[in-house]
Amino acid sequence: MVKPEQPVIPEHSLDRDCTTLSRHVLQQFAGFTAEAQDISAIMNRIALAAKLISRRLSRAGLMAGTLGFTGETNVQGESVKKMDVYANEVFISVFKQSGLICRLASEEMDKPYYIPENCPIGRYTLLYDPIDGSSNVDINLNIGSIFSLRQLEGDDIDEEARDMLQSGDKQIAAGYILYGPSTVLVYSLGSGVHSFILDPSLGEFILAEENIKIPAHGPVYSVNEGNYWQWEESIREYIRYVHRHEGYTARYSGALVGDFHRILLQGGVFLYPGTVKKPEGKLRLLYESAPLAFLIEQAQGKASTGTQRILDIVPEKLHARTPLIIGSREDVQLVESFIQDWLRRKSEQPVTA
Ligand code: P6P
Repeated sequence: MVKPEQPVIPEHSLDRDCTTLSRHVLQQFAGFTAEAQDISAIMNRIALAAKLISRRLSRAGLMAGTLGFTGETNVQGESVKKMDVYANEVFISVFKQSGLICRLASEEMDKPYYIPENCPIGRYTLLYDPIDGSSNVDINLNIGSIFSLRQLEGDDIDEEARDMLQSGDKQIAAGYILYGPSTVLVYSLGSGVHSFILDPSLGEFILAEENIKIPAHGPVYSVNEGNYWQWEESIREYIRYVHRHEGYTARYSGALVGDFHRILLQGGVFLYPGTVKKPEGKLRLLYESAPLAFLIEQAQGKASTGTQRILDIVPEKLHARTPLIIGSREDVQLVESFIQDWLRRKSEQPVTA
């Protein structure tokens, strides 16, 4: 009897299992400079934060006091989830006594948070959304964390933190963690987009994919169509277009990181447009739109407000919001063409007395 071929399950090579996040970061620098060591150590601490949050999420339903709301409202005017508070504190804690990060700025904190012992040598600022999509926490759907690393310039304890109010092109690194069936960390230092998967048996993020490139076009459009009647007419025209044309499919999870990750891998476009009442949109520039725009451009995609490149925007305040159209180059350009066409037609209308 012929023995059926045994499926050969290739063991991960030892070298691959040793390609941890911190090693991958170092490989992107020309040498083992002080900066390389700093960035590698910072990424390693972010990975530790991700592991702590992932561990709590995996047992959240079994731990008293983990799910639900705190009863507080954050600077965004949003109800705060207990998981938001925990995750925010995790990012602070992993950088204490590290000599790495002088200042943190978060969606959950009105003002920047300083770690004085780090400031003399840790000339960096970490901006982050500790839990993005927290409405999904209590129903066990995917959520994420988003981070952006910038150089600290000027005085340390500058309440206004004016040096953070710079364009997204000034980011040193950006990335996100997706807490899904597996925990995935995606990041870029400006030399491509790379993904890592947490191997719980090792407690390490192991390299999964290097130099991810988004398809020039994809089938997915991701938007909350419940806001249809609040959008400008140009966006409604685009949505009617994808409704009428073959080859489009709607996917929207209510958590930006999960929707973004799908589009990064499969192609398409995510939209959170401004509305007539809130033309600036909902998503925050410095720790949501700008880090994702940094990634998408590294993956040869595009990110704009519909009329302006996200990475060109210089915010006037820490928690500034922007409309966001992000994803495959051709799909973002198609949305922009609807907006440009609508603006042209609007400008040609006779001004009514
Ligand atoms: P809406 C989550 O609160 C979030 O900031 C993003 O993660 C998500 O894409 C968006 O808001 C969802 O907002 O208005 O569609 O519920």
